[in-house]
Amino acid sequence: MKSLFKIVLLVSVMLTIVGCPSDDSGSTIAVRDRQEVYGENIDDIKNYLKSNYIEIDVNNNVTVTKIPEDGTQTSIWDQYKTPDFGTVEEPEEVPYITVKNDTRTSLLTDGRIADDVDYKLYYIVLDEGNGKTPTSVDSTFVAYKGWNLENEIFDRNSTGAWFSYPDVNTSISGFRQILSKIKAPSASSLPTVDPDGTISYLNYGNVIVFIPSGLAYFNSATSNIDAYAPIAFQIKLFAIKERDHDFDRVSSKNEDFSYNPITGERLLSPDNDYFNDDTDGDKIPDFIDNDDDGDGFLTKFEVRHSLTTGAPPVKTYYYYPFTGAASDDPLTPYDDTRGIPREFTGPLMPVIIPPATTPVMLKSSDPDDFNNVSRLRRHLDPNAKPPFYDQYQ
Ligand SMILES: [Ca+2]
Ligand SMILES: [Ca+2]
Ligand SMILES: [Ca+2]
Ligand SMILES: [Ca+2]
Repeated sequence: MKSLFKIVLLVSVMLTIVGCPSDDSGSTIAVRDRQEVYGENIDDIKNYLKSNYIEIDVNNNVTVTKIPEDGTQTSIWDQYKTPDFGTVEEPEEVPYITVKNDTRTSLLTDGRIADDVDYKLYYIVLDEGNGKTPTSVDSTFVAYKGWNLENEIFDRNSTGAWFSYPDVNTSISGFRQILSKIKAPSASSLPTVDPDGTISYLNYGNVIVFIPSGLAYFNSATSNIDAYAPIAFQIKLFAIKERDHDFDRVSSKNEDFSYNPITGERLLSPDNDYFNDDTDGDKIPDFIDNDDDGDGFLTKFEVRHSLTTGAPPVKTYYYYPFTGAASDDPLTPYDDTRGIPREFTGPLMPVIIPPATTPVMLKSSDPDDFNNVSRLRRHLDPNAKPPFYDQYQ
């Protein structure tokens, strides 16, 4: 739904596929069939894993080297293969996840790149990390090293860099999606700073991933990456930051729902797909839509309440948390157990809304409106429009 109040955020931004600095100098060649390229790439990756070995230094940095002829080193495949990932044909495999390409040509709900391939991403978790696993839209602070299957390094950052999705500085699909297997340091695992200023991170997730070109640079070639060539990255996840992309005071993580595949009914659990949530059907996903229900009132004005205190009276606005706290904090002047309410269901009450001098009848609130777990929060309900009785007491 269109509305004068709606500011369309980030729409029709063509995402540059930026992996890391220095990747945008590549040339592009004719586009090949993605399934066919993947078939070649996954064979190359398996051969690579079976003919190279890994060394890990005291700083948890890996070096991969080709096993020389007559070499006795254990291949990556033999070192990390496990029956947990075996199949009938291959009883033991190096761990992997199977993912779709989540690269986008636009940020609209239908902007996913045309690519049906089920990609296998082989990975090795060196350290899991002890904090939170990032969602796909969290910003991540990572150190990394990228190399091709000739073991030539094409990019590295040892001190850490921020990546945000889905912004211009977005990492490649395979890089981003493997972060689901590791965790950032917990809040209590603070980094240490040496006298020379070197920062050391503790308890971070540390992973190696082997990426088919379809989830990397595909037909773009750069100095050390051939077109259609698979690559590898080691990634250390030092920190994550949750975001509110559309500044509507609802965290992006709370704008992700899943759906009943048969009825289409919205379910409360997230599915980590932020592009299938579009309450008003305008193709702008909720997490970058500042008027989710398209009712002409910005979400940020629908998820707040006010208190009027003092003489002369002063009105102060507060924002409801998405879900209320377990118990009320006596230091705040409002009830912290209240989350964003649904449309109020209590009895009609007369309310005078200045500058009018005659009352209008508005539904009053019922305690259940604020904490019923299955409630449709009012910023997602176009029938629940301001004014709300709770703002005018
Ligand atoms: Ca938001
Ligand atoms: Ca979703
Ligand atoms: Ca929308
Ligand atoms: Ca709205």
